[in-house]
Amino acid sequence: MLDNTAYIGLGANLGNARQQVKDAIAMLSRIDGIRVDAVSPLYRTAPIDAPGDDYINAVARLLTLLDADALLDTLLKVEASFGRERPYANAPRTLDLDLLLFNTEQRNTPHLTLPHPRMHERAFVLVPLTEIAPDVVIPGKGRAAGFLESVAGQRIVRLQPSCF
Ligand code: PH2
Ligand code: MG
Ligand code: MG
Repeated sequence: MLDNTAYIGLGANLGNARQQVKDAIAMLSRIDGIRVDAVSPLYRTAPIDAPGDDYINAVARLLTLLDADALLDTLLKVEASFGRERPYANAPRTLDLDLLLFNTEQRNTPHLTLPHPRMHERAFVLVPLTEIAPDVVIPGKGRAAGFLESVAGQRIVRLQPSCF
């Protein structure tokens, strides 16, 4: 039933970022057709190609009966319910939910590119992702863990589990 495996990135750097990321995971876990199967610890990360404060980031694995488009719609609705606004590209945000991987799908459509096109360049994705899925493969690119060395210069600090 929950046949599809998706990995999502969670991020926030506006408002009570830590609480919003935690609340988003709780909200996702209450949605019919989605099971939150694993959640990484929270990380404090330097903004990459973006203005504003440090981010709080995490990655979650979802099992879902939704297809990729329906899951994306759901993620956008959850973002909106947290008051997400988009004044300009990469503006500070109350909640960002990015679909990183969906099974082994590779596609480039107007609304959705899979895998996420920049995930292999970002420590704030790769570090939490490989923590919950050490052997996960980015379709078309190879093991996610193989990219960790190339992002070692990006500032990322794991928060205590008690912060979660
Ligand atoms: N998201 C971005 C741009 N830059 N930097 C960090 N550290 N974390 C993010 O989630 C992030 C970013 C665009 O979505
Ligand atoms: Mg993003
Ligand atoms: Mg996004």
